[in-house]
Amino acid sequence: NQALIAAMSEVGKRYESGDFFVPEMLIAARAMQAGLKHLKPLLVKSKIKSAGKIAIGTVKGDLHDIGKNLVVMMLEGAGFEVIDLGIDVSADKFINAIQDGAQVVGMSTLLTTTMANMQSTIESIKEAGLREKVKVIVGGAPLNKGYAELIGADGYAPDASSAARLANQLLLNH
Ligand code: B1M
Repeated sequence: NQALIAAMSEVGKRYESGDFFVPEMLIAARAMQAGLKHLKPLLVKSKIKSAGKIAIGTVKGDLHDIGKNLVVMMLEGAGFEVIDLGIDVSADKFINAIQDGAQVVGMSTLLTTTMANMQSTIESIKEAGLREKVKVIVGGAPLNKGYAELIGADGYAPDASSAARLANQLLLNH
């Protein structure tokens, strides 16, 4: 939080002010991914007792995956079986994962332009008759609790460790 994520915030600020461009953001992303490789075994080791299957992805139109990958690590650390659907994930892929037994769906987005794709994915899950079978959690920098409620998600988590706690809570109350 204090080193890698703080550095990423700085990269974002510099991009906004026009001092950095997409190549610099990409370099920063590669450095962050390299750092996360070292952290993964430590995060996964902090395993707490839990069970459940969760499918997670970055929504359609969005290619950012660093935050989503951190959430995956924390979920694995919490003992979840995680189906990582990757980036630019269509509603159909989320639906297939629910049909394959995912009890929780996690959606991530970093772009304000793709936030609405979370709502349309939830609508598609409803149309497929699967909404009652699954808990939906959402997260990502432009989101908040109010937006999660507005689009009909079951919960919002501001960071990776609270995402794992939230998934646990939702399954316990299921
Ligand atoms: Co882009 N980008 N980017 N980018 N990028 C942002 C998001 C932006 C805020 C930069 C800026 O303008 N300041 C801006 C979005 C503005 C907006 O939407 N209003 C932006 C833009 C504009 C773009 C492009 C459109 C740029 C362009 O091409 N002109 C383009 C979009 C491409 C696309 O997706 N279609 C683009 C591309 C890229 C790169 C490919 C270069 C690269 C991504 C590489 C990658 O992910 N593999 C990149 C990066 C690195 C960033 C910034 C600098 C950093 C993002 C990041 O990784 N943060 C970002 C600026 C910023 O955030 N300061 C920016 C660290 C990460 C750990 O945090 O993802 O928030 P975060 O995840 C957190 C929480 O949000 C939460 O937990 C995580 C850990 O605590 N969380 C969840 C996340 N998902 C969750 C899910 C949950 C629960 C919690 O439950 C399921």
